[in-house]
Amino acid sequence: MLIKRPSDIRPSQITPEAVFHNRRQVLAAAGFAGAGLLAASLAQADDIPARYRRLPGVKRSTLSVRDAPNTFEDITHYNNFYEFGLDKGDPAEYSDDFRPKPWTVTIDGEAEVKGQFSLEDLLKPHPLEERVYRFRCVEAWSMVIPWVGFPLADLVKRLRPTSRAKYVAFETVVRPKEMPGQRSRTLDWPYVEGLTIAEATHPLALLAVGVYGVELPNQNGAPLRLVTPWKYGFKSIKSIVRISFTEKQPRTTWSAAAPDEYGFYANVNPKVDHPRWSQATERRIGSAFFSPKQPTLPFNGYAEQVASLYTGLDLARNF
Ligand SMILES: Nc1nc2c(c(=O)[nH]1)N[C@H]1C(S)=C(S)[C@@H](COP(=O)(O)O)O[C@H]1N2
Ligand SMILES: [Mo]
Repeated sequence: MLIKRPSDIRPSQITPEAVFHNRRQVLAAAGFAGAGLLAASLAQADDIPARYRRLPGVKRSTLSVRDAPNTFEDITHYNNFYEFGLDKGDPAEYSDDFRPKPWTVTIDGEAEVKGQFSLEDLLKPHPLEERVYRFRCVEAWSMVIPWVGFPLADLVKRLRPTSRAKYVAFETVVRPKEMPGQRSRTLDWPYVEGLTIAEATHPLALLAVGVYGVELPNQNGAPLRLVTPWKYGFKSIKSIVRISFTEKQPRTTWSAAAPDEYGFYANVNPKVDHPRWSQATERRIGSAFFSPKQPTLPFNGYAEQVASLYTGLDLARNF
């Protein structure tokens, strides 16, 4: 499937602070159609602690946006990961005891390839690429994050779902000893999420193992998390231990916890407000506190790539 690279980059989105902190390389790959890899330099940050292992052989994807990435500090200290607490700083503060190695992922349900796989075996065939994606939380803040990962579609293909498989379900690890937030029933653990097969095999759907060229910090969902940049952030489930192929639409944590507020699709949509706040604008984390909020774009700016997944679906009802 061919996919156009994002074409919506406005220089005004580059915040002076981000420019100063990131010294990033901006690639003007204009006119490039189709997903591909570039032998160009990756996003650079000068604030990455030395303890994070650098991932080898990462190539930059043409599906990256040209917005300036947030700093490593922002990306790793302004988090939602309720397994470690409810405040934005909790995941960074309380995830030191979490052990993402060794890691096993169970594959089950409607697929020909099933069983338990070590993370290494699961990752082995997949070249890693950097995808700089916009990230929009349902709470009306946003960031730009240089993820490292590989297309979920490539894994789905390897696992050979049966003709009955209509959805892919994901489950986060349950380890209350290492995840202090799981000692309270703030959510119904494990955190679960899901996609349609069409969404899961869309070229933009990414399984991430790193950020800024290094392994994922615990607070960002080590060692394996989903990233679906056209959907609200809560779809991007962290620390995945199970991937299941299902015939029926799987339960998802937030739509089960508050069905009036969150749906299964959760596509970014400035026209459908959250019952308690507007989704028309967003605050870019890291921008100066006096900068105006920026407009939220349909499908978070990825409409050209993903809108066709939803033809015929009423997006106001199927939110
Ligand atoms: N298991 C799990 N995954 C999760 C969450 C969570 O609480 N638990 N929070 C979600 C929400 S609401 C957001 S916005 C993103 C935040 O990802 P980040 O902290 O890496 O930016 O993770 C998502 N994935
Ligand atoms: Mo979120």
